[in-house]
Amino acid sequence: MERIQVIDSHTAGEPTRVVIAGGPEFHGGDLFAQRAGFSTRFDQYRSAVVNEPRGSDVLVGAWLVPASTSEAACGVIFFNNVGMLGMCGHGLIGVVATLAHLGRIEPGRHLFETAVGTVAATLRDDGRVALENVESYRQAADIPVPLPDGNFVHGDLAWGGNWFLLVSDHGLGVRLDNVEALTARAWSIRQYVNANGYPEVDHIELFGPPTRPGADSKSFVLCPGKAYDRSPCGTGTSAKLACLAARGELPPGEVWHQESIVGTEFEASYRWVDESRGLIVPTIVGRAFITGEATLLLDPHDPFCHGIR
Ligand code: PYC
Repeated sequence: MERIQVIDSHTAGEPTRVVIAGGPEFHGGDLFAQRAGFSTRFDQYRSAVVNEPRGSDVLVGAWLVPASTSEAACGVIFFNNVGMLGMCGHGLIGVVATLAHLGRIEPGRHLFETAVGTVAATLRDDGRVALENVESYRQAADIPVPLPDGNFVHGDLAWGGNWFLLVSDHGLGVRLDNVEALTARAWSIRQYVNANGYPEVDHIELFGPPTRPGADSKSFVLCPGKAYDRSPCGTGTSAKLACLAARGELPPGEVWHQESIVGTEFEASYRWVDESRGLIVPTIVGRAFITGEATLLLDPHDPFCHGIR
C-alpha cells in the first residue's frame, strides 16, 4: 500500500490538494523539466491524487518539489483532472495557506518556482495572500469566433501563466443557474480556437456585469478538463489585467475587483514591466482556507488505484 499525504484547501471556493509527502521522488532542478518528467513518468500519480474516486473534476493538485535555488521556499507542479497546468493562482494561494498551516512559513514574502516561472507570494498577518504572478500580456485582440448558431463572438488571447481566450460578447447571463449553457458556449469557443490557429488556448473566460457590491466584473472560467473554476481564477484574472492594460482601461496600481461565478472575489492590480510590449506583473490578492488533512492510500489491487481516467 502506497501512502500520499495531502492537505486540502479552497481559495475563493476553488479546491486545491497539496501533496506534502509520499509518491515519486523529485531531485530538484529546473521546474519546467521536473514537470515534464512528472508528466511522462508519473502521470498515474496525478490521476490518483485529483481524479475520482479520491478527487473530482474540479480539484487542482499541487505537488511540492525541491526548488532549483535556495531563495525559493519550494517548487510547485500544478495539475488537474486532464493534465499539467502552468501556474495556478488559486492553487498557489492554497500552497501558501498549507505551508503556513504546517508551520513551514511565516507571514512575509516567499518565492515559489513553477514550470512557467518564479512567483512571489506575501502572506499577510490576516491570512490573505498577495501573489505577484509571472509576467502577463495580451497576444491578440478581438479574434472572431463563429458559434454553432452562425453568430460570432470575439475574444482576446492573453497569457497569465496559462493561455486564455477572454470573451465578453457571448450573450449569456454569468450566473450559477446558467452553468450548463456557459460550459457549452465556452467549450465550443475553445474547440474552434484550438482547431483554427490557437491550439495553446487551454482556458476560456466569459465575462459579464458584476453582482457583488464593489466588484468590477464577473467571470465564468472553463478549465481544460471541462470543470469550471469556482474562484475568479488567478491566472485568468492576470490575463484580464493584461487585456485591460493593453486597452488603456485600467491604470497601473488601481485595484480591479474580479468576481467569480460563485460570488467570491480576487483583488487585482498590476505594474508595467515594459509598456511598449504590453508586459505587466499582476498582483492577485485572495485567501485560502484549509479543509482537510489526509493520507491517500494507493492499493495496487484496487482497479481504480490510479483514479478513473
Ligand atoms: O487560479 O489560476 C488559477 C486557476 C487555474 C485553473 C484553476 N484555477
